[in-house]
Amino acid sequence: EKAKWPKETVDLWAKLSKKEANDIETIQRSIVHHVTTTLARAAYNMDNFSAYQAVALSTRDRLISRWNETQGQLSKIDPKRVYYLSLEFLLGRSMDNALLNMGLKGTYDKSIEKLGFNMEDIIESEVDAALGNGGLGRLAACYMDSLATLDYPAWGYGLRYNYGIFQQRIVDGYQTEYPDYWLNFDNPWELARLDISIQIGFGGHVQTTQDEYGVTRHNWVPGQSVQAIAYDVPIPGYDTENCNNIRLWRSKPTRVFDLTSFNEGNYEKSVEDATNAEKITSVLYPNDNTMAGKELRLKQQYFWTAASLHDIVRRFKKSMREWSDFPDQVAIQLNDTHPTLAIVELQRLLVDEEMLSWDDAWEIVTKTFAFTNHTVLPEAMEKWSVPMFEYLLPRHLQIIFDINLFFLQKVEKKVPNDRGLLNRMSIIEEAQPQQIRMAHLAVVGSHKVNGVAALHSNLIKTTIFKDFVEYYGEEKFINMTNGVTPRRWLHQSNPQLSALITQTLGNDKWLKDLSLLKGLAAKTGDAAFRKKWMTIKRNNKVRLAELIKERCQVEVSPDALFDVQVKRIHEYKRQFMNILSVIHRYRTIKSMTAAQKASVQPRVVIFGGKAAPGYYIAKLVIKLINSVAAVVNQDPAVGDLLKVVFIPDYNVSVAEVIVPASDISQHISTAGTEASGTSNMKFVLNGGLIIGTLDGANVEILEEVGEDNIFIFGCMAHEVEDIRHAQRYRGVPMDPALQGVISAIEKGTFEDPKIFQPLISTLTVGKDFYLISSDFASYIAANQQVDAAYKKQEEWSKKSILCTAHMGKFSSDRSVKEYADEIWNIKPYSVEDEGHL
Ligand code: 7GP
Repeated sequence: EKAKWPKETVDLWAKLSKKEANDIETIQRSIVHHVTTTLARAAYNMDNFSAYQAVALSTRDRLISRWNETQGQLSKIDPKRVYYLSLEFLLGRSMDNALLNMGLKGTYDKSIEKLGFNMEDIIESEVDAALGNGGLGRLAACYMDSLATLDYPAWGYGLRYNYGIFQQRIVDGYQTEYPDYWLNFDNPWELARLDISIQIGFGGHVQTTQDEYGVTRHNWVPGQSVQAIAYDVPIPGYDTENCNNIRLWRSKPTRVFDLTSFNEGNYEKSVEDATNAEKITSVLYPNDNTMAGKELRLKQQYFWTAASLHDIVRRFKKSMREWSDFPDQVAIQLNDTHPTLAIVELQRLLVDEEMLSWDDAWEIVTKTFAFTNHTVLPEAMEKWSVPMFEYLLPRHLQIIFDINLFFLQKVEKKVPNDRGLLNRMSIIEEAQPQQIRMAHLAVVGSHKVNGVAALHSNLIKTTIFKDFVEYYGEEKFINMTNGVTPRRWLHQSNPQLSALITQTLGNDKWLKDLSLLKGLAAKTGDAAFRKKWMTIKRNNKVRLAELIKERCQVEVSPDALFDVQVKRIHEYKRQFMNILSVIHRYRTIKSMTAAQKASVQPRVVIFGGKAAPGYYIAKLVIKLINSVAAVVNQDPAVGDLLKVVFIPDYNVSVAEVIVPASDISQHISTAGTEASGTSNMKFVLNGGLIIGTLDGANVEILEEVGEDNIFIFGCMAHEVEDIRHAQRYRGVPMDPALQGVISAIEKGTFEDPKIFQPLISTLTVGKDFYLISSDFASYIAANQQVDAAYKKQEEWSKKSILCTAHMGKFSSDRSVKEYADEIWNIKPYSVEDEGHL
């Protein structure tokens, strides 16, 4: 249509769509404009929250301009894109990040100040976008930041839950859950695309017909349908005009379907069906590293993958290419098994709707998909019962059975007469009822499978995917060590340290090339620099002490050693072992003379993290921590030598305060259980040392920082099975220090001991699955080494600097480049700043 416009119209559009200037006055105008029009407020009735809204809307205008420019240019270039399918994007707050990434923070600071507001207060008014549980969801968010920063053409696809991860409050020491209705006050960080609506079917039946060539055709006739509506979340890169997109789907009832019900005269049923449709994207499942197996969750997975694929295929079709070009235009990364149905859905579209042959379709599918595994825990492995699956997705079930049949035929051909092997590798588990093993389906339907740290990637090759490695060969199974974005996890969360680094290195290039941090290593001999470094750490500790005061009503000294364990509460992560060692420390201090106490290193032990609402043992750990804290914190015999706090409602924005303030953090999972960990990287990046086991990415952090700058203890992954066996069958006696701690709990030192009995039972000889007992002595010893090292403050400051200096490898920029080169085969496209839309 634009071609038909007269020249004046075209010129007028060009003139009026020039990008806004970014000077103080223009920004102030845009803020005031949003106050007086969008928000319909007056200057005299403004509070911090409405100031936040106005500033957010002004920021959003700039974000959307970039988004539009980027997407417009990319549509023309039409390069190969990567689509990152993740059920979780744990973004946290957006405003500070957007302003920093767009390079507008300084100007906005000044603009706001002159309008009578304070940037920090405004930032605090934003609620977190908490559409994730933990590591997997936050990793997706870090990767989106890196993809945008490195100018890769990439889209995220996820769900727009009405309720994010629950809010945690502590009542009488116990976790209680509250709904996180984060959309209460409108969300300025999304763009509703009400024009983009896709019909998604469920249930119904499959019609089988013969076509004119005698080929059997399958046609799925769904029994119900719902609408998927797109909401786009712009993701600005740092120091680039490029702005990528996360498309989140929201479920809505379909008009067509409503009408049928109405026509049948069944008003109530139609309203009920409409409500059921809305339910699909209502809530994020609050399980981390465990599978709940609920029907609604399976509906979420299909709804999301089908809508995303439809969108991807529609975009591909616009280019009028051959289907065989699809894998040259599209790479799809599966963030764990949650989106595995996308494999089946693409096969269905190609065979049933586009009429490709099975084999041609399957070749396209397997070249398109790649799969990331994030855990080896058996309770996290997704399985869906065949009867439930058949009821919801009858055609998809047929396709899965066919994929499995053809796959097993090939296995049989390669390794004849091995029923055991076929049973182990089958996508279908022969149980009552039969189960679909989503991890097997993901491996079979992908061209690459990766773990998330070197140790983990090797482990999956010898455990859960052993048979598949033998069948496909080694090349299909690769490692992609996780990373974190230095923009959010240093520049934004630790502005003083970021400024010092930039000043020391002479420029801020390190923010896009984290390996440049190694330049800091030369500064360890500079006493003045060390002093600045440690002063910043102390300032961050003061900031955290204020948060602790406010949230826990406990005063802690910023001069004590800050010891932090923040992550989801899980038995394998062993918060239980940590609090047991705290009890040991408490008992040791209590037994000391005044003279002995004088040489104790004061410590503040800080916990935070949510437990899945149905995870009874994890919730008891929270209760124990709070019971111990209540006794220790008011014991005058201990005073400031030991404080224990549990910070409620741990989330991304709380992490941004905690991470820069830690001296030591705990990454103490039983060896072989934590796939990678990513907070370990964030802490070390901020000059915090870690105490940890040889697990996940700790192993690679050790390689980078060297053994003098990390405290490693405990058994190794390859020893775990033997230790378990010995405990079970040879009755290894319990560690005496641990025995003392347990007796103290059982004597009622911390509330009624009956409460904690189920927890203590997990340590019974032969049942201690996570090896707390066998690692306890070395854990206590490692903690003593931490105390001794911390007392030598000058030496400690050198270690702290070296930690940051050696973290270059753990930038998510490095991870994303590896994915782009080794899996996706995509190239960056830098969007030119054309200055208009
Ligand atoms: C986590 C892993 O537990 C953690 O070690 C890793 O750093 C993170 O993924 C990112 O790779 N896994 C999950 O969050 C999870 O729920 C099961 O995995 C699907």
